[in-house]
Amino acid sequence: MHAAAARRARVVERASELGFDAVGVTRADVPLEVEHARYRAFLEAGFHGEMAYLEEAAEARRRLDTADILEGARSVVCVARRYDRPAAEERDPPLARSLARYARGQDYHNGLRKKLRRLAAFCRELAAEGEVIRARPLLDEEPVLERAWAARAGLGFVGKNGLLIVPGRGSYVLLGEVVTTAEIEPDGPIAERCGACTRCLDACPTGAFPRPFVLDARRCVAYLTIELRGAVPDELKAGVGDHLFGCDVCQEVCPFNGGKRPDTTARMFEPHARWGATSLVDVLSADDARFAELAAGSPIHRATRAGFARSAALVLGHVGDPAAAPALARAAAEDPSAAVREAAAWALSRLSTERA
Ligand code: B12
Ligand code: SF4
Ligand code: SF4
Repeated sequence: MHAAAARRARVVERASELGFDAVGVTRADVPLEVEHARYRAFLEAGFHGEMAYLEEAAEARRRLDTADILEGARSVVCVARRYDRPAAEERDPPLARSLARYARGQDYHNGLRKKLRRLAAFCRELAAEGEVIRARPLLDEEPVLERAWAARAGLGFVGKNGLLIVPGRGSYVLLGEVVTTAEIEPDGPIAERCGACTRCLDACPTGAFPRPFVLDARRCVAYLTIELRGAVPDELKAGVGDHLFGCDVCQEVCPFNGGKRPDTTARMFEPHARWGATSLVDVLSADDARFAELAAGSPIHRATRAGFARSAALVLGHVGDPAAAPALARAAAEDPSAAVREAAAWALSRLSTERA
């Protein structure tokens, strides 16, 4: 077997030993021209909203072999880790079910980073005598077009909802990469398989897809509940629905996430016990110290105290429980964040409209 092919076989074996559900390899030194042009169009349209870090990283996102990432990089090993728990999700406490599936348990960055480091170490060990291989693990904080690299590595295809779909596994996967100077035999991309289906585009509660494959992130509930720091625009408030943090609607309706699939074995995706003992009113009323407890070891810290409380107010307005009125009135009058006060006032007005 050719050395590069032998390396590929060993890397694939090691990645599956480490618990990754899919692995593919592509070349790092061939830039993603088409995808970068799409990325630029996304920025030019302003679809990134307040996510300034996407703008800052625009140039670096073009390539993986820049000095910023890893000089002399030849290969990218792309991996995916499933996080859905099809048989168990129904039993999650109600508050956990208002969090996106990836965010109910521990912060995935910690667990995946460890595994990616071990995969990078393994790549370095592939060096022949006298050869030095460098390898760097990457997770989504890095300025890399992860879905595009994964698609080129044949890990799956990008669906009309913009997500990478791994045939036989679905789209509830998190992506990571190891970029390395090692020459590893690349895989090829696979064809897109959405066909005539438009379920994700039709089901999106805020109409966030201007066209298939393209997301106006400013309208996406994940953006509104995780990234946006100010007030949620009035025309999108109702669309937040019962989503406290993130949204899975465009994945829930996707046929590639249907069928019988085993639960993931990773404990890190099981909901924190705290969600069984927390109500929406608790979230709305949490001060900084209480929020720090709720967010410890969870991806929800990214929303910030004010963002999480703002979403709780919108969800309470959607649910329409009159018992929440006193807490909403307090938040509307006293919360230090203008975005929370505004969302609480909106929720109160919804409650009174419903009562009328
Ligand atoms: C910023 C960001 C967001 C933003 C913007 C999302 C977006 N669609 O751009 C917000 C906050 C809204 C978000 C939401 C979510 N995110 Co996010 N996010 C990112 C991040 C950090 C950067 C993405 C980015 O650069 N976007 C800009 C766009 C232009 O780039 P792109 O998505 O790669 O663009 C592709 C499409 O536009 C597509 N495209 C455009 N036109 C066309 C035309 C055709 C014909 C085709 C085929 C493709 C195509 O091609 C581009 C390249 O592949 C990545 C991690 C990373 N470093 O890549 C995670 C990442 C994309 N997110 C992820 C997840 C899990 C989510 C959520 C599911 C979380 C949740 N449950 O709430 C939602 C899903 C929303 C959705 N439908 O996309 C995962 C996706 C895993 C997967 N299976 O694909 C990633 C990869 C993180 C990770 N490491 O696993 N996210
Ligand atoms: S995550 Fe929700 S809001 Fe965002 S595009 Fe998908 S369905 Fe729409
Ligand atoms: S719901 Fe349909 S159109 Fe959307 S990603 Fe899944 S298969 Fe593709």
